[in-house]
Amino acid sequence: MKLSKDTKIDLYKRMIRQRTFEDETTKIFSGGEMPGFLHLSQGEDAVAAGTCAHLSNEDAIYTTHRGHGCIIAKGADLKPMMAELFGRIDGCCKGRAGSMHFADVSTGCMGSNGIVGEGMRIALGTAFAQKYNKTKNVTAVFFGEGATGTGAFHEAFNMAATLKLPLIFMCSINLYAQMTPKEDHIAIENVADRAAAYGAPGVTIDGNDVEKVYEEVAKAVKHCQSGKGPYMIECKTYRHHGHFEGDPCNYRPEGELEQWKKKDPIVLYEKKLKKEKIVSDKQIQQLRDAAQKEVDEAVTFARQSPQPDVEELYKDILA
Ligand SMILES: Cc1ncc(C[n+]2csc(CCOP(=O)(O)OP(=O)(O)O)c2C)c(N)n1
Ligand SMILES: [Mg+2]
Repeated sequence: MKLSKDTKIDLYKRMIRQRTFEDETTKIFSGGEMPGFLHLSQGEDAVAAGTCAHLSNEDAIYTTHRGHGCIIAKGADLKPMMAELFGRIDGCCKGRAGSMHFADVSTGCMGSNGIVGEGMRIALGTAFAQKYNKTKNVTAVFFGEGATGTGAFHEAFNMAATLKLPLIFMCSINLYAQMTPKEDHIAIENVADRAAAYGAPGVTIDGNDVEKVYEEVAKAVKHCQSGKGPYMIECKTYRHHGHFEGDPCNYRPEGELEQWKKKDPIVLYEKKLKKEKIVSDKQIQQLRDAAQKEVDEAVTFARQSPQPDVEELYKDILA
């Protein structure tokens, strides 16, 4: 697949926007200004970028407790996202959701979910509606390898395959489920092999290669749009931070992080784009600066937003 210069720059921007947002979030959180619990996805940036670059606001995504990157790559406004992390009234969920339950329906970000695997069952409903309403839209659901051991994964996959729903299963293999290494809870090398049990395609790719992700998701979207049912993509990648912010990470073998940092998807892509003369060092710096400016403005917005009133607790309750 030959990608245009615009597509390549778009992929880079989607990654750098995620990374800058999360790097800033790390600093603010460690300074004690941000409440709650944070799971960050630095290192896994290419998975979200390569997927969301194919999706419009009418296509849906569902993500996990580690979902900031997906939502940013999908195009959500950073100001209400940052305000949400601060627990403020101008947050995308009025400060009620926090990091693990972000949603931004206007851009098709239907929800993050702190319950491992559950996004898949809800995504199934959206994919059903897309098919029932005869749209050409698709749903992508992001999850980690830990979630492939849940009943939700198998139930959602079986139903999506049986009803031929336009559901893309995007699995980020970051080598751990909390602190448990993959080989201690998964008996096979490639979890995408499980898709065969449901008669669906399942492919394993380098999740740090954003163009590879983009190319594979193009096939998945086409497959879904032609009514053939779900498609699973397993992306081998790594999280640079701990399971949560503050995790001492003493379960990681020595040198593992350093090895993976050499394969940082952003660093690799900067090198590639420069080699192909798509961008210069100066342009890279400009793109990084633009992302930083957007994030800084989001932080200012969040800090200025008021705390929600207590009465807010009783609004938007449907049952
Ligand atoms: C149903 C359920 N069981 C257990 C947990 C506790 N828990 C939170 S994250 C996590 C591991 C998830 O691993 P993975 O799916 O690989 O995602 P990652 O954190 O690596 O992105 C677990 C077990 C939970 N949140 N929900
Ligand atoms: Mg994992």
